[in-house]
Amino acid sequence: MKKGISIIGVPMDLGQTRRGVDMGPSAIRYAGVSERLENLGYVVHDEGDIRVEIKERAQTDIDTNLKNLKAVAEGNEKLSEKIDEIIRLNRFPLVLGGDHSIAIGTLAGVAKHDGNLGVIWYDAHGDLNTAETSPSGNIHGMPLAVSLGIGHPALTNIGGYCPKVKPENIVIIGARSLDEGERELIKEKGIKVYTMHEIDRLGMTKIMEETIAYLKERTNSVHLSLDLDGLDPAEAPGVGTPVAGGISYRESHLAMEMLFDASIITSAEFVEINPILDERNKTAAVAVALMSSLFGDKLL
Ligand code: HAR
Ligand code: MN
Ligand code: MN
Ligand code: MN
Repeated sequence: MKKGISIIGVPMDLGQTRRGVDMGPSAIRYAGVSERLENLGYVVHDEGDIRVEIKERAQTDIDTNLKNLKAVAEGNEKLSEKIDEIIRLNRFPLVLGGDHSIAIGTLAGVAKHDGNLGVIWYDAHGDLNTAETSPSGNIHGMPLAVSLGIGHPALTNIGGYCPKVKPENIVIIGARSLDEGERELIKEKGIKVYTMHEIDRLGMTKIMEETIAYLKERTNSVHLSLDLDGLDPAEAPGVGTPVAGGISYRESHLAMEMLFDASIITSAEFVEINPILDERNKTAAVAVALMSSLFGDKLL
């Protein structure tokens, strides 16, 4: 892992309709992310937050059924430029969300440096919707499709190129809420998915062994996009769209430790923490504990 880590907060809540997830970056900082990583021997640069528009009410684009399209696109354009700059400085970009629509900007910045980037999508959802298949019009349900080049051009062309990732370089882990159009896209594109069923049957050790082998064979760098709603809401309650029956805290730690040991992760984001819905900042603390494991914290 690179010695220098740049932390970028993205107080974005326009990819969905509940306020509060914009406070995610503050909650994660309050939970002590910089200190934890510094204690592991890293040099941590907190780059502050990307400026994102604030709106109390969503604006639906009448032509497209996409909520807050312009503001989401603008925030992501800025984020992609910042990520690009950080990678040029040879630092590890660690992005704090914000709702999951920010993965559009993160991936636009990261994939500019690797046209064959691998992606681990740790999430209860597939985030593979388009304006046509989305039940909500919320862009946080679309970033993985957008990164494949499927979606509104104002989103798919962020960073000035398209697409960002290849379907065969993606592994989704923790899925348990997929819309019909997402299922079809998964089959059509042959995206590798480990649902909760496979995690229950095979166990997290096997899932991660397979994931690591699969990505190592195909890619040289891998982005981890971790949506806290991938975890069970009992252990990570501060999320806007909780889905019962998720990945446990211990399984998640194991996954992060195995990723550290495999040394394949070159950028990461932790998203969807909503402090208003949380219990005493528990979910932000979980996120920081997982980051710590991802960066090599060991019990002994
Ligand atoms: N699939 C639903 C939609 O597209 C719900 C998406 C929910 N949200 C997330 N993304 N947190 O992972 O509207
Ligand atoms: Mn909002
Ligand atoms: Mn998500
Ligand atoms: Mn999700």
